[in-house]
Amino acid sequence: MEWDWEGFRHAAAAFPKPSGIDFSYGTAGFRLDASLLASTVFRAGVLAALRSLSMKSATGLVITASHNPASDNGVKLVDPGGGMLAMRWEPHANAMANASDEHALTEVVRKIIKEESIAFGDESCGKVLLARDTRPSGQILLAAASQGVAAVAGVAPVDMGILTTPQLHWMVCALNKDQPATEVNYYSHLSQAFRTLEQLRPDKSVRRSSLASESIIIDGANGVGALKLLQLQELLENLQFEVRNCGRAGEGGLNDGVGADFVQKEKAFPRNFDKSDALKKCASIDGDADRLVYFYFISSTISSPSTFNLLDGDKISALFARFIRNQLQSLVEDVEEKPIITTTLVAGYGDVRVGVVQTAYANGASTKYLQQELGLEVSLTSTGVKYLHEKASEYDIGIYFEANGHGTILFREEFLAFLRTKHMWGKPSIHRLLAVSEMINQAVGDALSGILMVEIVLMYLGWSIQDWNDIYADLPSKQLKVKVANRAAIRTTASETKVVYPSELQKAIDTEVGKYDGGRSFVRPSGTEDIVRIYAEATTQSTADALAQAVAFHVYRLAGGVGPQPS
Ligand code: G16
Repeated sequence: MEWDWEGFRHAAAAFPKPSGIDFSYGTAGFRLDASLLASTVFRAGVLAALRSLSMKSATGLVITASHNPASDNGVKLVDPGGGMLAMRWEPHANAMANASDEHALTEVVRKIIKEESIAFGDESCGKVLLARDTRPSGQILLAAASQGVAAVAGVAPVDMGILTTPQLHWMVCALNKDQPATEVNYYSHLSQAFRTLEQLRPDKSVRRSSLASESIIIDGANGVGALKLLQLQELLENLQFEVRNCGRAGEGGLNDGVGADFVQKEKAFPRNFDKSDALKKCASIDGDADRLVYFYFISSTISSPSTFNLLDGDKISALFARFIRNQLQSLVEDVEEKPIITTTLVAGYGDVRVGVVQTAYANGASTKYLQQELGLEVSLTSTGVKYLHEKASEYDIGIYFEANGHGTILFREEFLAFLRTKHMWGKPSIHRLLAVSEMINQAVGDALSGILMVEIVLMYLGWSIQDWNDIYADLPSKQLKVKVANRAAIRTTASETKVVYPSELQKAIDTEVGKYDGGRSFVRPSGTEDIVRIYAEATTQSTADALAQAVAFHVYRLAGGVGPQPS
């Protein structure tokens, strides 16, 4: 098949790059004000098509800006395995996005084709699945991405419509395994595995905590996930969702005082929740449904003040890790009577390595719980699912979560193959682990499958949300953000726990941390917003707040802060 370079240049010329903008592939793709993105998504479409040809498999592209305001948009690219675009290709994405015009773009594309040894021929046929969230700018941007895909010889764009980001990841993975890449198949997969796990519950008469309940109120962030939760609900008999903030008239805007990012950062009710929801089990997902947090409220009494209780990604991870550990423990007890600490010797397989992956945002109490209570190995990576996912895939069972609620459980294919061959053992824990691997999205963090997993584990344990919250007490922490002129001016090292540039900033942080008992703080430039994020932890809430404020002041002073100065 001949590449029609003239046609390519013509297609690219319809999407001129805005001048004066340096596009940068961030934590999860490109993200910016939607009005500036047409050239970038066209080019991302070209890149997804090249990646498809290079891997001889389908790839994916989602138009979304996730937790950002509705006026922003962005593009996330999906690799054939269902994970995020291989990091090795990110420089290609930057070079394409920043090519000055269609001629420069053509040269960049020719270079990528050569470097990646991409062959074109009659037999070459790539495929890119495209989807978008509910943002108003989504339709036009998806059309631009689709034209980018079609501009590459031998590659077909397939518009999958409005989906959550994890659904599209799941579908790319399914398609490349010759399974139906449809929404119907996604729901039936998740709900069937949930039913299997319900049936495999060890003791259906397990004493339930008086406050344990199968009903749950979910804040849908006024985004795509809310619509999809309602579809999933139809297939679940024993789990009731009440979904609020579905984007209906009068419910407010996307991510506007709602959604997992808001709830986690503010530790406050999203819109349309209030004190009348005291003691109810509540959850919040983000704008493209790849993050999940839980929360509940306790009203004040004569002897105690009211509390807003957040169960973030760390607590979800701890709950999942406990469940996985228990299943392995029973497998070992059944088979060999060996204890589990980091690795578990299972007859016929050898050491099963279980690990939990976190980032520097993980609350210190969660790390302690995982290591000391559960005896599990914990690894630290930089922020970004792409890093956590890669690390987690080194384990036989890798559990990864960011504190912001983005995460999943990965099962190594060889370990699953081993479990499948042991079906005849008749051990329920084998069937449970297999069902979990079907239910929890293996491609990326997925709020919908995360909810099912949380609910099934609570059901097994007979726990209320309070019982779950009590597994450990979070150390008081505070997150702030500071707007800076150029976020690239801050550089970090050691999984983002130390600033290397400007060096005076790290010295100032160290000095502030030294003033507070149990203090810990770090700063890092966001890869999704034009800000620097500040995290602080200390033994009391007031000292954590004070430490965060002090560090924010130094960021503003030493890293080019703009706008109002932190006090
Ligand atoms: C994306 C990434 C997450 C990351 C988050 C915030 O999430 O997938 O891994 O934690 O951005 O990144 P940053 O702190 O660099 O702004 P989402 O849900 O916004 O796509």
